[in-house]
Amino acid sequence: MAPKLHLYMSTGACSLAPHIALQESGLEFTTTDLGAKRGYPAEHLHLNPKGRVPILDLDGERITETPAILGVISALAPEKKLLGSTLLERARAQEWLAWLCGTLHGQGFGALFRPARFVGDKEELYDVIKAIGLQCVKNSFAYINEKLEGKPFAVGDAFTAVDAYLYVFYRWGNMLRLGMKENYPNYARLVDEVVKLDSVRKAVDAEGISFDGTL
Ligand SMILES: N[C@@H](CCC(=O)N[C@@H](CS)C(=O)NCC(=O)O)C(=O)O
Repeated sequence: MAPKLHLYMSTGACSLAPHIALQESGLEFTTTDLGAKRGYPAEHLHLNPKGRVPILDLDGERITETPAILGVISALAPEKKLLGSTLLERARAQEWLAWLCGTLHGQGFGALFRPARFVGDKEELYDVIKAIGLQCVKNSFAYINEKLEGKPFAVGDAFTAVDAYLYVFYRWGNMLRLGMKENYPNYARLVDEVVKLDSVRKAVDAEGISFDGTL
C-alpha cells in the first residue's frame, strides 16, 4: 500500500526542496503551511520540538531534517533516482546535502537571519554575527558556482533533489539582492534549468511564491 505522506512546510522556506522532490516523485501527498516565516509557531512545537520545518509525516511517523526527508522521498520512488544513480553519485548527493544543511543553511543563513541563536540576547553583537553569516553565504555561493563549472546539474548529468535544495538558496540570494546572475553564473545556469521542471512549477505555484524569490 502506498504510504500516507504529509509535508509540514512554510512558503519559500527550505521545505520547498522536499516539496519539489515530492512533486518529482509522483507520490501522493498533502501539505500544511505552518507559517514559520517569522519564527516557528510555538503552538506547533508538538510536531517538531526542535521548532523547524520541514517535517514529513510518513504513515504517522514524523521525520525532520531536510537531508533525511529527501532520503525518504528518494527511497519511496527509487526509479526517479532523486539522490543519484551510482554509488559515487549517491555519496556526492549526501556530501552536498550535509554541507548545504550544516554550513550554508545552519551557519550562513542561520547567523544572518537568526543571530540570537549564536549570541543569545547580546543584541550589541547581532550586526557582527549577521556580517559573518553573510560572508559565509557569499563564500558558499562562490564555492557552489565553482563546483558547477561545466556541469548541467550538481550530481551526475540528471536532476536530483540536491538541485532542488540549491534552488531554494538561490531564491534567498535573489531575495537578498546578492547579484546572483552576475556573480554566480554557473549557479544561475543550473537554476534556469531547474525552474523549467513541472515539479518546480507545481511546488512554486502551490506555495504562491515567485520563481526568483524577488516577490
Ligand atoms: N536543519 C533543519 C533546519 C530547518 C530550518 O531551519 N527551517 C527553517 C525554515 S527554512 C525554520 O523552520 N525556521 C523557523 C525558525 O527559525 O524559527 C533542516 O535542514 O531541516
